[in-house]
Amino acid sequence: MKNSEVADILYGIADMLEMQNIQFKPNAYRKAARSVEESSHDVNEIYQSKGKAGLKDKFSGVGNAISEKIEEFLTTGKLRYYEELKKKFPKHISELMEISSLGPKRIKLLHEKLKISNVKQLEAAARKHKIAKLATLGKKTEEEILKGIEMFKRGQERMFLGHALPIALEIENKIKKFKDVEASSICGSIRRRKETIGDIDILASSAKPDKVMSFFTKLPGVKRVLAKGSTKASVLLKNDLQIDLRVVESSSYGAALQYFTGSKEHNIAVRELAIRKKLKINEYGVYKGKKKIAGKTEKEVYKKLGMDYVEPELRENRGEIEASLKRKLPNIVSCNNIKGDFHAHTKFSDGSDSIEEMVAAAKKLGYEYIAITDHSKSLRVAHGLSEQKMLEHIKKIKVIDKKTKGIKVLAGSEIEILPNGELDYSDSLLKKFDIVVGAVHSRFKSSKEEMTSRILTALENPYIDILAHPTGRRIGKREPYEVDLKKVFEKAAKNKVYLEINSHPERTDLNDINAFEAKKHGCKFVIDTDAHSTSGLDYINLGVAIARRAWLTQKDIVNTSSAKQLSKLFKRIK
Ligand code: DGT
Ligand code: CA
Ligand code: CA
Repeated sequence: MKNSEVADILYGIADMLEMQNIQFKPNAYRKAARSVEESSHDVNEIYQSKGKAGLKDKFSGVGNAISEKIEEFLTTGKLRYYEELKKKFPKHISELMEISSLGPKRIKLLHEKLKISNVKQLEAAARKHKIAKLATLGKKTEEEILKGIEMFKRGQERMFLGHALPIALEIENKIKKFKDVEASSICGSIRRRKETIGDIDILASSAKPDKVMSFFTKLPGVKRVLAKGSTKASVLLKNDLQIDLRVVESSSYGAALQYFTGSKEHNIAVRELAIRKKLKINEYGVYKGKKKIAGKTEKEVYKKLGMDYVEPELRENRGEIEASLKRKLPNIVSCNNIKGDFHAHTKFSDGSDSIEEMVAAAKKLGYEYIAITDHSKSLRVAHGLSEQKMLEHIKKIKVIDKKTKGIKVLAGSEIEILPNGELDYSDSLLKKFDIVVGAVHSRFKSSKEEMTSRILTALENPYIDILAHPTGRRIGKREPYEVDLKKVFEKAAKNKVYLEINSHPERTDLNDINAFEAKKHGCKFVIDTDAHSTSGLDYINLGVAIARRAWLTQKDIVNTSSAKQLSKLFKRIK
């Protein structure tokens, strides 16, 4: 049993309780769900070694009642309480929770008034304008619901990179270790680290492709074999993710890797270049007349076309071919350039681990510094800290910083940018932080003018250092808010406020296109994880992937600097 399975059940209970108009309990279940979901402690291991007491100790929000339920679920694989609740609702009603702008209360209303119990019925009712006619919902809500359905459908077709990447790596690793495989690699959109992916593409080279085919189609986790030929096969995994495998001879491995990495647009432009040079390129090699002049490695494929090697993240036909021909490709940032993280939460607000645990995890990653940035007072859903509590929290962080060798612990906060653009704490408190991260978490539906002026006001605040997740989107759940990004970029560059590339798999915000634009305006960036647990710090690779796709170099990213350099980069760090 995984943490995510336990969390899903607790979230499910919360939703169903809320649909019954039960107060307080839903939030208690959600808090527990979140701490189990985001904790780096394995819920099973904790229970095996320390029982219910261990669960209560390690997962904030888990008390007597919930620890008993987790115990029952872990030991029997079932939870009677959950099963009983489920009987009260139609089978597919929980998928409605995935639609943005719908919560348990609205779902209950739609079910009672219009007998809606799944997304299909919801869409039909919205298209017939039945929802607009409900007094408490209206036309605007109906439009939002239709938008939410579109996003939901898109989300079903494509998966977050953050969720697909570990699965792809695990499978590719198994293929690589198979005795008849000489070399293998992930290709397609995952190798290019696109933010969402359609399927997993894997390439292998082998002299015995048939052996590789049977090994692949029989891998554990395969639900169905969609196609199986002598050198290519497609399978569906239990989670409905598709994997395509191609097997080639080693003399063509580089050319095939280049071809199957894409993007299609990049490949088309490369092929046109080849034609201009009187060459031919396909997945087997580069040819001059009948003679094959390259194919074994990607590097030689590009070289024969007169190009420098192009990193996969740049292969989107956004100018990389011209830059490569002119020897002007950027030296893009990489994970081992990152020396710290400026955005992390602890259990003092809505995280699940202690300051000490977060610091130890950052140290293990080889970091020179980490900022602890719990939420500010107005964000009550995330247990934002009052001024008094925050003052004590800062003291605690400073004590830990003094005690801990080998890593600098910075006292910060992720502070609400209020609707009027002010920050959520008084100046006398703001000046005590090493780092102030400003963030918008409310009134997402403001007009473009309102949101722009709100953020620009915040960027004028002398205490703000970093603008967190600048567009506010959650992939598949919430569109970015309306804001004039050009004005935000100009102001951020002028006032030296760093823009965050938030690495959380559902956020990845700024995205690659926006970060690329922002650099043109002279902005500098930080790549943060927004970790809510020690394991959340590992998502840094997703933020680095965005930066790479945005052509950013080490110089553009503030947290590639050493701890010693920070005093030059931040106003209040000594
Ligand atoms: P996805 O799966 O939608 O996230 O995107 P990709 O880029 O992984 O696309 P996919 O899986 O359809 O194909 C994998 C790669 O194979 C693609 O990136 C480039 C190459 N490829 C596929 N179809 C074509 C094509 O019609 N022309 C060219 N030049 N390349 C193609
Ligand atoms: Ca693909
Ligand atoms: Ca594919």
